[in-house]
Amino acid sequence: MNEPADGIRTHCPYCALQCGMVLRQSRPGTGRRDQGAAAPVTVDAWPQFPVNRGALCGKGQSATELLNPAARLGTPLVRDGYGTALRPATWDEALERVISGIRSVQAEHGRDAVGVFGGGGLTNEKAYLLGKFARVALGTSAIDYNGRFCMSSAAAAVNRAFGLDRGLPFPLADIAETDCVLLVGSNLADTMPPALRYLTQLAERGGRLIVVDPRHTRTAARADLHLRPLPGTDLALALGMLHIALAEGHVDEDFVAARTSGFAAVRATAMEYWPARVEGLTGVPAHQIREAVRMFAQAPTGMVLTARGSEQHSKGTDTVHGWINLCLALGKVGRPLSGYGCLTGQGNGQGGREHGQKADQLPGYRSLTDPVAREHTARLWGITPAELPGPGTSAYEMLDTAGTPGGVRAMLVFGSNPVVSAPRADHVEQRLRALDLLVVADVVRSETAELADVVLPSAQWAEETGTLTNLEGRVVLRRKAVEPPARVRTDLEILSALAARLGRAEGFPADPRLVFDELRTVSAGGPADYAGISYERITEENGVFWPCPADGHPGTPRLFLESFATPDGRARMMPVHHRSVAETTDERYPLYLVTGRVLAHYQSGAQTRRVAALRAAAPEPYVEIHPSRARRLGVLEGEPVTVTSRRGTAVAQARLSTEIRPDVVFMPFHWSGPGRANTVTNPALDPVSRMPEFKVCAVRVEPVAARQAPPGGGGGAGRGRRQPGRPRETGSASAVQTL
Ligand SMILES: Nc1nc2c(c(=O)[nH]1)N[C@H]1C(S)=C(S)[C@@H](COP(=O)(O)OP(=O)(O)OC[C@H]3O[C@@H](n4cnc5c(=O)[nH]c(N)nc54)[C@H](O)[C@@H]3O)O[C@H]1N2
Ligand SMILES: Nc1nc2c(c(=O)[nH]1)N[C@H]1C(S)=C(S)[C@@H](COP(=O)(O)OP(=O)(O)OC[C@H]3O[C@@H](n4cnc5c(=O)[nH]c(N)nc54)[C@H](O)[C@@H]3O)O[C@H]1N2
Ligand code: SF4
Ligand SMILES: [Mo]
Repeated sequence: MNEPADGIRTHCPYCALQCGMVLRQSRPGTGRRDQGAAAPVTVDAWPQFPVNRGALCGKGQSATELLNPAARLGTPLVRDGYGTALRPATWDEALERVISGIRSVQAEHGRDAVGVFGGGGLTNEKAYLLGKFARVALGTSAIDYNGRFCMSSAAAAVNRAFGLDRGLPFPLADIAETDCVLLVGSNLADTMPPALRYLTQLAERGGRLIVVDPRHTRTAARADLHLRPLPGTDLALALGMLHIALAEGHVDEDFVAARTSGFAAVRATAMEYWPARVEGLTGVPAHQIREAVRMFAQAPTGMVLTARGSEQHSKGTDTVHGWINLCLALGKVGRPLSGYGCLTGQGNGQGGREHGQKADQLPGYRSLTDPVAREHTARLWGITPAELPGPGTSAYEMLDTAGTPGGVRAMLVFGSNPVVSAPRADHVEQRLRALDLLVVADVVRSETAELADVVLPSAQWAEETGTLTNLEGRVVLRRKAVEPPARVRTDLEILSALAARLGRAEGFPADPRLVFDELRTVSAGGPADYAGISYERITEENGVFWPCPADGHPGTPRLFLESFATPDGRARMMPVHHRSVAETTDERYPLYLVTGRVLAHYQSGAQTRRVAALRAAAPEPYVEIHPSRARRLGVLEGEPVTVTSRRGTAVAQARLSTEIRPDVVFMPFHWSGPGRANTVTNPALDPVSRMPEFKVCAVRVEPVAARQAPPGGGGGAGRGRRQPGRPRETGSASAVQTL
């Protein structure tokens, strides 16, 4: 064990880097204290941890403030009836309310009427037990999670192309050693700051960086070449690059023949994307596209890395497949220091998609529709395959139909704040209000918790132990450093207690080590095989890369070097075609809205808006607008503006910036209330991954003063509950219609 004498080695509560940190109990007079916090614990970097090597971003550095009792939930809360306030309750009362609500909903509407909504921040143990709880204790097919909103398009494309989805098929540090990185739709300078050092090292070695982003971000500022496509046109760009690669003879024919299938059809489609046409579709000058192709193709090794900018579209899966096709044609996959990778985002975004909280999936990344996988899992869970429910609907579809005849009537939310983070959030808020029972297990009183009938206070990162799988597929151990507050329970304890009350006292242990041992057994033989990973090995080896099928197995830092995980061992190229964004601009909505992140805040902001230093760094929502556009709109720097789409209106401060295209505006999505970006966003779904089109919709921007009526929409979490009989805005088919 490599524990420092006076501290606990653990990992950050936030993003998928899972930076190593050391937590120490602060001694009076000597301990460092975070700004404004009464935190009893201090955080330092853990220099030996190989991902961040001692670096932490401001969110990690201030994370101990989350432990402050004032920031978090301290007791269960229940609501007594329509329109009444949440009030403190005992655990017994709260759990009983949950159970009686579940029983009455299932008696009246069937088992599938209870839904479970999970999160990619939950540990592997929690994600595993949540999936088992839904299928075994509740017997419902209705379970999905917020990863659907995150990297689901990349996961779908990678599964299709390589037969196995691990975000990065190589350690992050390999980025520093390759010759050219094509970084698409990632602003990692703000979203994964410690990873920047690998780009710095790449540059120092003479490697090249190409960034594709409509905005000139801090990441793009580091690029040798920055391509600025119109949002939602990456697929045309990828096809255009392949066209030029073919025309200029850059294709690695030997690699294509030996390691891939399907190239003929891909070659034929690429012919249709000649440079002038692609320039017209994307707005990227043809000479820049050519330069990018040459830079990437002529580099001996190279990587394409995508993030949400390329993926959160109604054609996200095909777009990622377009990038993979390009990599494969150039022989830049399945070789050392070359490959395609998705920069997964959430703390356990990788592990959270492997162990069964996804609608169509069983632990170990097995498929819920595979009879062999069903038999295997059901046997280990002590039920028959017939008792194991089938696949349910995706996250947005579950929210969209909640409280309607075909949808769920009760929902248990663990580790997500969809009132802020789901698209078309006004509508989602209405659907949640229409539920017979909403249960939210969270660390803080989030906007979604505000709508709940029962709020269960969960323990958080430093208050409990569990594993997470970072963006590289490295399984790490987050270790308990402090006791949770007296009336707070871990999610595992909550699930265990609920299962017992539902008559399943067996099979739902609350001890994370027991759950992990069960997960290892159940995942054995599956694509994401954890059988050989133990808490001890993780501690000794600074994490273990899956697949790791046996105790003595070294783990697998690099995948696909010899063959792909498809039946014939070849990577599948697939013809894909550009299509328009789901909602194009017109006279009423003449601009494209792009949404994303800022450095200081995390996701729905439920955690980071409670940290003083982060609140000070980024106090309020804003809209980034090009000065030339602002002039035409009559908008001044710092003035409030409305951003209106067909779904609703958000209000935020104008921030003028030449770093954005004049035909695009940008809003971060970290705030609730009038500044909630998701009031405006479009829930059009990708047909394969069911990913909503967060990254682009048509809007108009006006100075607040110019609007006749006061801005509506995005009113934040309404107090009180449910207005019975409130008509639905539109049918659940809306998401499908906008495809
Ligand atoms: N500070 C901070 N860090 C985080 C998070 C956070 O909330 N805050 N969240 C974590 C999570 S869960 C995730 S998923 C990651 C996300 O990490 P990123 O994907 O890096 O973050 P985003 O800001 O969502 O989007 C990245 C970029 O996509 C660009 N973009 C928009 N539309 C398009 C397009 O059509 N094409 C291209 N090529 N680019 C486009 C945007 O301009 C933006 O700069 O960050 C993780 N890290
Ligand atoms: N417009 C727009 N919307 C987006 C995106 C975008 O780019 N643009 N990005 C999307 C993406 S990539 C993502 S990942 C989603 C994320 O959106 P959300 O799912 O809302 O993510 P978080 O804000 O991280 O919410 C996690 C919640 O769980 C709580 N929590 C943290 N740890 C635990 C735990 O251990 N147990 C329990 N029970 N609760 C816990 C936190 O306090 C918080 O309230 O947002 C999506 N929404
Ligand atoms: S980069 Fe991510 S994991 Fe690292 S300190 Fe920042 S938020 Fe935490
Ligand atoms: Mo994400």
